[in-house]
Parts: sequence; C-alpha cells; structure tokens
Amino acid sequence: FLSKPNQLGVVAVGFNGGQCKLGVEAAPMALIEAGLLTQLKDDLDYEIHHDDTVHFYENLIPAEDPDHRGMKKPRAVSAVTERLSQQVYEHAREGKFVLTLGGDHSIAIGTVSGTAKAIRERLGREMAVIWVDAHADLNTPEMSPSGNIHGMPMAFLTRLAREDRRDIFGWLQDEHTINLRKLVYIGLRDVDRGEKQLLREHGIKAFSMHDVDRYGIGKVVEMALAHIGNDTPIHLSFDVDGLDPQWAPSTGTPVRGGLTLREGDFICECVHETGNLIAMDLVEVNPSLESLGASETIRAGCSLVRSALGDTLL
Ligand code: HAR
Ligand code: MN
Ligand code: MN
Ligand code: MN
Repeated sequence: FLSKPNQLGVVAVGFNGGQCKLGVEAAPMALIEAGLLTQLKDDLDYEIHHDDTVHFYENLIPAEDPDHRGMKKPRAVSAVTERLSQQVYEHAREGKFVLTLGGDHSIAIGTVSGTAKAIRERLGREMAVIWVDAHADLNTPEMSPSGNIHGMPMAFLTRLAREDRRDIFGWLQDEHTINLRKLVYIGLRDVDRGEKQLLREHGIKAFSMHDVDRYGIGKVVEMALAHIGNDTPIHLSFDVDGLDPQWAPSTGTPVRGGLTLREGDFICECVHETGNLIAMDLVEVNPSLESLGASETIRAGCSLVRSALGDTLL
C-alpha cells in the first residue's frame, strides 16, 4: 500500500495537552537525540523526510480554553490534532510511511484521521488500526473519569463520540474516521467500566493481557491480524504504557502486568511482516517521570519503532 516503501515521513509532536502531566512534550527530542532517526536511515535504509522541527504548536493553543462536556483543554487538543492531521495526510497521500513521535495519545486523533483520509483517497479503502495500550482510550466525554482527552481518541475516531462545534473536533469528517470492525486492541489491562460496555456492545476486537497470558503473544498477534484480513492497510498506534513498567517506567499512567519489551517488539515485527503497515505512532513516553527509568523507556521506544520499520534479529 506504500507507493514509496523506503520513504519515511516523520512528524515530531511535542504536545502534552491531552493529559495533565508535564514532560511528555520532551519525548520526540529525547528519541531523536537517542539516535532513532539516524538508525532508521543508516541501518534500515530509509530516506527520511523530516522538517527537523519538534512541533509544539504554540500559536494554536488558546489562552482561554474552558472545559466542554467535561473535556479538559478541548480547543487546544482540537486545534493541534487538526493541524497534525493535515501534516500526516500530506506525507501519507504521497505513499510514504508516516512515523509520528508524541506527545500524549490525544495526538492519535490527528494521526489516524490523517492516514485514514489519505488511504481512502489513494486506495479507496478503509484502513485498520492496531492499538497497543494498557488502556482502551475509548471514553466518550461523558463517560470519562478524568476529562483527559488522551483517554478519548478512539471514541472520536470511530464516531462513538461526536461534537458539532468546529473548534472542538467538529472538523472531523467521515473521511477521517475508523470502522469499529477494523480496530484491534492488544495489551489492555486498565479499561474503564463504560469502555468495557462499549467493547462488548459493539463487538470490538480486543486482546487483553489475560489473552496474552492464555494464548501467548504469537497466537494473539496471529488472531489480531486474521481479524484485520491480509489485504488491509494498517496504522499501528503504540502507547508505550502497553509495555510493563519494568521496561517503560517513564510514562504518565503506568499499569503493572504489561507486555515485555520482547512481546512489544514481536507485535511490531509481525505487523511489519504483513507488508501492510502504512503508519506508526509512538506516544506517552515521558522522560521527566521516573527519571531513573527515562533512558530505559526511550531505548524501549526506539526498539519498538525499529521493529515496526523492519529491523530483524537475523
Ligand atoms: N481511562 C482513563 C481515562 O480516561 C485513563 C486513560 C489514560 N491513560 C493513557 N491512555 N495513557 O492510554 O482517563
Ligand atoms: Mn493510550
Ligand atoms: Mn495508555
Ligand atoms: Mn483506571
């Protein structure tokens, strides 16, 4: 599905407004300083298209941004993700792979909407999303226990949540959205009550850590890919808190009992092997939290991205 398979569009998104902890905005620079893009270029032979900028979108953040339907900083998240959606779309419509380095997971409203639109236009198809995360990020504003929009992106992207105000996600059009049948979760272990109800009600494919324990990661990935089908473009949105805090302690909402780094890399390797992967997000790395584990978390993040982009063990 990539017309330029060795061309890599990179967007560095230093945005933290989808949650309340500072530090996640520093992740793109930390990942790049750790050598991630150099590795992709030198070791994996990608031609990198990057504006050499970490985008903080300062000019898009309004001074006044009162809560709306319980959402915190709704105008800021909406404006940033609308702009990001356009950036990602511009890479994806040319047939490049799009790598987005976050930032908190609210930025997926921008990344997934951008690739979904480009894939509809270029190929006339609906893409699938593999969401690796401890959390389902499927809360509607009314269901959300926190009001943090990083817990809601999948609700807006699937239209389980809608909002007509243009300045608060009203810019999302049908072309930006994801079919609930084309969404697959892996790694879930902290899912809110309302989210569980939505998963059941809509029959959304979800593999929890219980499933990983029961079947093993090999079978889980096989089932996830079988659900998507072997002729569907895939966007991989990887929240680093899908990994166990042992491997990724520096993240805003760590949850014990997660994936090992090897299991995370394995997911990425298998998705790469399909040949259908068109984009990846790496989000929720927060180098300022758990400072002893920051470099470990950054290294884990680099490893996941390399795996998704075709690094092989042999
Ligand atoms: N479900 C909770 C909420 O909506 C916590 C989710 C936020 N944590 C994340 N998202 N990192 O994956 O607030
Ligand atoms: Mn998430
Ligand atoms: Mn999470
Ligand atoms: Mn919880």
